[in-house]
Amino acid sequence: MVAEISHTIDLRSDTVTKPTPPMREAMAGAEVGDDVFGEDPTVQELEAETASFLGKEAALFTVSGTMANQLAIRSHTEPGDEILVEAQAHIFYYEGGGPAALSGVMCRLLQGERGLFSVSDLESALRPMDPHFPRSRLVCMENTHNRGGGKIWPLEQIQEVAAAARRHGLRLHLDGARLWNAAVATGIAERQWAAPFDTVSVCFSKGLGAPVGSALVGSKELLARAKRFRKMIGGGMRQAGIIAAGALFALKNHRARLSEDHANAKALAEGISRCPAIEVTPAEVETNMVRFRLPGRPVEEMVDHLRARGVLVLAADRVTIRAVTSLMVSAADIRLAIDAIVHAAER
Ligand code: TLP
Repeated sequence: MVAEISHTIDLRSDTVTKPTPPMREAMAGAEVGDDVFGEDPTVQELEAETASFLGKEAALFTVSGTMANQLAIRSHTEPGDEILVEAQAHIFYYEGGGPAALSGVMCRLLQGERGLFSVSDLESALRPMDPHFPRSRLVCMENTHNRGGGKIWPLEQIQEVAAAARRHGLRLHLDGARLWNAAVATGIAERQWAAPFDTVSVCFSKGLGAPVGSALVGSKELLARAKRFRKMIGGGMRQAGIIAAGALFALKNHRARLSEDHANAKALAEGISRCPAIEVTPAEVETNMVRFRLPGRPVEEMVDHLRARGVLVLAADRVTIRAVTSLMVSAADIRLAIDAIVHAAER
């Protein structure tokens, strides 16, 4: 017998987080102005805080992580350039073809291992300076790596790849949507992770729990360019202080608690690993994501079955299920989810 679940346990993503009552209060009380005129004090405060937290000159508040990444690409490149990106990266995999549509760039794909690649992977993909070839311009990395199961890059490996990129005259962008998770899990501060990069995107609306918003950080000069492109694609927001206040609250109050999400993800992986029908490697769980497989069972059937029992998960591909922990799920929820998943697997 498994316990009945009386509420929904949403493990589809950490994007599903809803603002807590004190966050809503901070949002309701936010001072606002027209941010397109540069007059929203709360957006300004958020941008200044984020830039200084990441050790960069400036920050630009954006609607989403996708927008922050795409503005970075557009700002670093010219049409016809090539960006070097790992084959499973969010920028390539999940951003609607943005690099081609918005920046007119080609993506040169590196085959990584759980999202990570090496200096030799990078160097073997570089183009000679010759008019036959697109101009290699920008290297993109992702930390933690979503499709790598929340994998954290070793800092040293980032530094080596970045040094090689610099030797070849390339610029560097980090998709740091979940950089907070990497920092909390390792104790290595965000600014240290950000140091090798020209630009970093960070997200307030995933594990940090704000309803909306990301930021792009980098030099003042590059961000001035990004701001122009943000306006061009309709990303100039007016009294955005209302949502910036949620992001500020999240940054100040929800960052340290990410360790709870990491412990919950680990507990989930360990709990379901006791079932022989489930393939999962708890040692691979470094942050707030768990990926597991049920050999021989259609993923969609499992997802639907769990949904009917009140546990929401996503199919990461045709054989893999992804479960993500966040402030929407407690340790008690995880125990219920373990029972539901094991029971479904043993059916
Ligand atoms: N990831 C979402 C989906 O788009 C897959 C999720 O549920 O994990 N970078 C990374 C590494 C991301 O995981 C995401 C969102 C983004 C960028 C984009 O952020 P948003 O959704 O704000 O555009």
